Amino acid sequence: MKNLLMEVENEVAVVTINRPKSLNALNSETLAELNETFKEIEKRKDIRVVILTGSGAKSFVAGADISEMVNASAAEGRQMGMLAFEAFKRLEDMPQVTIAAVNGFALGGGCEISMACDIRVAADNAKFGQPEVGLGILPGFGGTQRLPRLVGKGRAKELIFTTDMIDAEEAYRIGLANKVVPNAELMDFCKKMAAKIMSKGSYGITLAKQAINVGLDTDLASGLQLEANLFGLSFATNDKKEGMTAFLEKREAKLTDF
Ligand code: DAK
Repeated sequence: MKNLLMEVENEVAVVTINRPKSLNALNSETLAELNETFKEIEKRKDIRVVILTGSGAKSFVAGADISEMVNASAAEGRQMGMLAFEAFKRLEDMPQVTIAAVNGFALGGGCEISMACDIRVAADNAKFGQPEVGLGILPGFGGTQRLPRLVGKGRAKELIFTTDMIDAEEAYRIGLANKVVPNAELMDFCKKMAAKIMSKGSYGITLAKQAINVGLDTDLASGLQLEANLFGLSFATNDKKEGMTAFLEKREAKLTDF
């Protein structure tokens, strides 16, 4: 891959968007590479958590690549949008847990790709924002949909209409960032969080992720029905037998399903 790096260690994949000269801006080639990488990861049983980050100390992702978009036709713009839609949806729905390690600017498409992850950990130098309307467009990689679901309609509208950049503490305060940590400790913190998540089993987490993602896009009764069905499915797993038996035997459970 030309614009991405991937390292897998202890069942954790660290995917790094690697275009530091343009602050890791997303061009079509990078979007296609992300899509291919997520397609591979979703099939791999040896990866249980994905950490997505940007190369360098200054930026996570500074948005879609403006130099590529400036002369793009409507048809090319749509093609780019569809590519991002596919890649981000795949990221959002993959069976693995996904953590965005936000190491600096997360603007436009950068904020949007972080929101397609399950959890956002912000370095203390992180800055979030949706500057698109200032460029004569609107957030098009999911910002108008995922941001209000995370922070509420009023705050999402304020961020999108004013294009204000907010720091990590403010992102934490409004629920956009799950945690804020010193920049130097960001990756270590994310890996520890990954290890903690993995120690709690995988299949139950994958089912819970599905119940949350699908449930939030439907009405409450359908979401509760889905939850009941997935709950029933969890009873068919070895992890359920082992988890409950271990509790009764007062020992640590060894959960292995994925
Ligand atoms: N695209 C291309 N290059 C970028 C870039 C970007 N988004 N952001 C930064 N760069 C480049 C700069 O041009 C500069 O390149 P050189 O001049 O060195 O060649 C280099 O990265 C370093 O940037 P700066 O010199 O500007 O660094 P500063 O520290 O002064 O400022 C900054 C950092 C992040 C505040 C600033 O670079 C900035 O404002 N960048 C643009 C941020 C932005 O507006 N991002 C949103 C992009 S719009 C679509 C759906 C969605 C989208 C697109 C299409 N469809 C459905 C089709 C999404 C759109 C967006 O994300």
